[in-house]
Formats: sequence, C-alpha cells, structure tokens
Amino acid sequence: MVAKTDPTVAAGDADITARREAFYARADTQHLAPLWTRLKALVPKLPVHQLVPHVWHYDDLRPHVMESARQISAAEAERRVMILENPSLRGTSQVTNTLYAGLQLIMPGEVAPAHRHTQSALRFIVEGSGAYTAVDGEKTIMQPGDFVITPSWTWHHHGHEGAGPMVWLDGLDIPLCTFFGSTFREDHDQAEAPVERPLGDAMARFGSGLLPVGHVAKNLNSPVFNYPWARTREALHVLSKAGAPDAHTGHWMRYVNPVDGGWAMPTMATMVRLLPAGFATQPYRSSDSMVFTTVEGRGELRVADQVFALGPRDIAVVPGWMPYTLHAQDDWALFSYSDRVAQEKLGLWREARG
Ligand code: GTQ
Repeated sequence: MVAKTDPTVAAGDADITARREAFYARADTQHLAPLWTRLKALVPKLPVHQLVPHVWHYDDLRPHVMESARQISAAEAERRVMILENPSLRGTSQVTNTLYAGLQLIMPGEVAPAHRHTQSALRFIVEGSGAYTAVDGEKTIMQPGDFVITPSWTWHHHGHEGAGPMVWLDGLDIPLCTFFGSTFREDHDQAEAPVERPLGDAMARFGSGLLPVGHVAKNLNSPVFNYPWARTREALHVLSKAGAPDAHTGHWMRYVNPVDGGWAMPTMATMVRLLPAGFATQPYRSSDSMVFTTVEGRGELRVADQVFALGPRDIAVVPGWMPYTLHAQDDWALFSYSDRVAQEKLGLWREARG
C-alpha cells in the first residue's frame, strides 16, 4: 500500500530542504550519507569516466625515451621506463582506469634486476633487437612486434647482449591491483634470477600445436610467453586472403592460451588485427578502454569527433564505450590490450556495433 500522506511533504515544502540538510548533517557525524542525492551519479545509465582519447606519436616520444638512458642506468632505475599517462589522469600513472602503459628502454650490456610482483605485465616490442627477458626460469630474445608475458608473481629480469637501444611497450594492470589492495612485490637477492631451461623450451612444449601429456597449468597465463611477430604476421596475412574482414573490427585475432583456449593472460586481453589497405571499419565500441599500437602500416583512428593519424610505433588510448572507427591507408597491423578479460570474468563486458 502506498501511504496516503507523504510525511516529508506534510511538514511544508518551504522547510523541506532545510530539514533534510539538517538531517544529513546529523547523519554525517556518524559517517553516514544519503544515497538518494547520489544515486544517479553512482548508478548512471552509461559509463561515466574522465578518460580522454589520446595518441602519442613515437617520433615525439623517442628523444625523451633515449634521453632517459643519459640520465639513469637500468640498474639504478630498476626499470627505466617513461610512463604514458592519460591526459585526464596526470600524476596517476594510469593510461586507463585499470591499466598502466610505459616505454621501457634497455641499452647493450645493461641488466634490469630481478624482482617479482602481483601485477601482470605484457611487453610489446617497439624497436631494436638482441635484448632478452627472463621469466620464471626461461629467457626469450625479443624482436619488434613480439608479444611477451610476465605472469603475476614470477621472477623476471631483462638484459641486452646485442647492439643498439631496445624499447618495448609495457602494459600492466597496476591500477587494477591497487584498487583490489592486492599489490605485493619482492626483490631477488641476485640481479639475474636463475635460468633453468634452454631458449625456446616453452615454445617447443606449448606453442607448436602440441602439449606435454598430463600437463597441469602452473598459473593462469599462457605457458607460451613469447608470441613472435613473424608467426602472428604470417597468420594475419594468410587469413586476410581467405575472406572479407569483419565490417566493424577488421581481421581481429586474440592471443590464446593453448592449454584452455582462453585469453593469454588472466586480467588483460591482448589482440591483434589487420586492416587491408583502404579498408574502413564501421563504428564499434566496447566497455573496455583500450590501448593500441601500430605494428606495421598506417591509418586513421576516429574517436567521437576526434581524428588521429597513426603510423608505425604510435600509441593510442580509446576510452571504453566511445565509438571508434579505423581507416587503413596501407595494410595496417594493430596490437591492443585492455581489461576485457577481467570484465568478462565479472560479467560486466559489453560491446555494440554501429
Ligand atoms: O619490467 O617489471 O613498466 O615492474 C613497471 C613496473 C615495468 C617490469 C614497468 C615493472 C616493470
């Protein structure tokens, strides 16, 4: 039954605001607040966030990244990284609400010392060759376009036995771990953690269309921890000849954990797409804010009413639920990462075409 008289109105409209404010003040002394003044903001119809779309052109970043090596060694810095901050989140080390992005530089002969942390890290190699990362007892030599995984709580260090500077994009779920209050780190007692298996061991065991019989997963990540660009590129080009690209997303593939067919990492979705020269996508949006980088080719990214030209090694961030389109000038290969895996596991992820 609906009450015939509303006691809040019965006292007289003129007093109502003052009476409520006085009530809020009394409740406030007990660290209590009314929901109804905040409900629409707390539970909005559509995602509300401060993020803005942005593009970092590698040519503009590179001099600063290179200068970092003249300012500090990898050993002293522990990780010599220039952080990419969303322009609306300056000072937070966030590229999105849940993700971090940075450009890490290592010079020949340097070692970035071994540590481990609960945050998961991905590396997407931007330039150079000959550097390695050692993860959980195995080294891998990195090449531009390779996607490399550092699972949560695994020992890792980086080194460079080749020539010339080596730069990669670091993607970590740092803000997500901070939000959950689940951030832990530990330093190894040696700069280089023990390497126990030969180069290529993980690829042979897990990345060759085979799995060791009786294999039991060690953690929630793909045991293939380096997905080399040469193989990814070949796959994209072969499939692009076999059929038309998806109208909204292009030829879009995800990096897969061969053990269970799921995502390669437990919090971050890593994907790669090829857009044939001249192809333009129809608008697409999803609830995961996404970081993009161009591997090869160039094109135009439109987000809301902004237009960004993206060339090789440029990095972009597209806020969740903002429609975007991609228009390829030449065959355009784009890597991306987002928190889609975490959103899917929590039943939150949405997408819309058009
Ligand atoms: O390479 O372990 O960009 O721990 C930030 C934190 C890289 C790393 C980053 C890290 C690392």
